[in-house]
Amino acid sequence: MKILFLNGPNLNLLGQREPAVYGRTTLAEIEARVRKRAAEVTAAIEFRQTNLEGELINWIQGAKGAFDVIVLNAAAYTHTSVALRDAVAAVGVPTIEIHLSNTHAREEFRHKSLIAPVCRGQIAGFGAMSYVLAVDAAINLG
Ligand code: CA2
Repeated sequence: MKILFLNGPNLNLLGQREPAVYGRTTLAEIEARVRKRAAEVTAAIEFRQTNLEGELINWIQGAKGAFDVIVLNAAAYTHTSVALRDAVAAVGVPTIEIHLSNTHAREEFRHKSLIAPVCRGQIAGFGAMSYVLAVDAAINLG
């Protein structure tokens, strides 16, 4: 089982800014927790972050044949990007949408995900644990 974790814009700032919303855990620390859980369940992990929408799309397209599952925190692009939604729909690799925060408990513009309808499911609101839970969700996808 090979799982591709993709992280969108500004998630590289985790742990450095807005700790009240996103906590003090850095993306590198989250990656370490994901790798620990993946080792326990013998899954292989690739973990990437970019601030560029087109790079996310290229990575999604490149996942075909290379990864079994995509775990996607598209960050703000979740709420805006038809291009990202089209890429997820087109690639045909099962995709799990994740968020650190409970987007439904925040501003109204975060309530709508353009990506959710083309994903297998969504995990949101558990902080770094959203990522760890996604490993278990991925290995149990049929
Ligand atoms: O809760 C999540 O995981 C989000 O995807 C995070 C995005 C936000 O736009 C989504 O609505 C929900 C924001 C990521 C930016 O992260 C920052 C971290 C530290 C400082 C500033 C931004």
